[in-house]
Amino acid sequence: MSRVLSGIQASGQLTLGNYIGAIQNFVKLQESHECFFMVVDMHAITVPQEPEALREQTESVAALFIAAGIDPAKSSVFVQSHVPAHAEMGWLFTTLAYMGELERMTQYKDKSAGKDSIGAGLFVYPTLMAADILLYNADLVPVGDDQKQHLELTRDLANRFNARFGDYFNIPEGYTPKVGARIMSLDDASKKMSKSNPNPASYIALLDPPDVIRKKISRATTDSGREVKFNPAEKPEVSNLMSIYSHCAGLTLQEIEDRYEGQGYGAFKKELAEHVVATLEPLQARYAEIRSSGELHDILRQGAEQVSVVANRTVRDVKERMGFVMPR
Ligand code: ATP
Ligand code: LTN
Repeated sequence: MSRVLSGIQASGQLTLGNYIGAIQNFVKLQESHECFFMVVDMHAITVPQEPEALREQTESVAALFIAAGIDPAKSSVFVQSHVPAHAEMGWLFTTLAYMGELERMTQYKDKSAGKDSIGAGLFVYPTLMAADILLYNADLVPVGDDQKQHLELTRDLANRFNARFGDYFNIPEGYTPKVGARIMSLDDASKKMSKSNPNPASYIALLDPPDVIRKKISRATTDSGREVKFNPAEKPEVSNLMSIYSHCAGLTLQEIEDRYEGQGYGAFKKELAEHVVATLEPLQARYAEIRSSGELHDILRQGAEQVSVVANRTVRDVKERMGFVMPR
């Protein structure tokens, strides 16, 4: 059975972008693949995090995984920092990556833009991500569009290792949804919806109460005109709302266009809000149950135990191939 691995940073409240771009695919893939899903807390600290907030966000992302339908009986769910092999392998990969290729990463350029002091961790972020993926020799990595460049670097590092130390790593493939790989901000369709955007009106958080969701959608920016048509180049704002609609209502873009022909944006936005609320309500109820039941920590401990077996074996093999003296 081929392997799937992905991670989401514990860097804030998860958004509808994370759900549509990534988590919905996690849930689907677990039916046919061996899956590893982790909360990446060590990546989250590449930008400053308050310790209390980091703890809360880590637990919240893990609980949202389960609430969204990731089943710990089918998939391993764990926290990155619970498996020290990630840090160890991340270090080994910093020695294979070139400064020039890390400097070209758009996420690094975006997150460091205009800052005086840039953490070295932000710079080597992609080598830790490569370690995350290659530790499990993953075949498929479900991510949104913004992560394609990091995945390409992971493939390069795997090839570089194989060329230098002998064939060992599988070369992983990305896996992105056809519609919704890049959900845009509600206030500006030129930027991706992001949980670390300081303006909460720009995103729908998975835990936003129904009335907040309705308000955010009614105030979402729309293009001039009144036609509900999918055309990302000319109608980026409406096209973005249509992608969200398509995922939450299970309708194709064409079906949505037909439904609102001649009706304008008002009716479209109102019904969109109800579809989003209906999609998130069961998830929110399940989330509350998981947080209050105390089962989360057992799930995470078991997940870390399961994956450590695979991760530790990979680190040992890699170190042996690189020429480290192995303890005897
Ligand atoms: P941050 O703002 O802290 O960088 P983020 O909201 O971009 O966070 P990540 O933890 O970086 O979220 O991403 C988790 C997963 O969600 C990744 O696979 C990423 O590609 C996907 N994702 C994030 N934002 C979007 C979006 N707007 N549309 C589709 N997929 C997204
Ligand atoms: N960089 C990713 C999060 C991430 C990840 C991974 C995704 C860290 N490690 C391994 C897939 C596989 C992000 O910012 N979304």
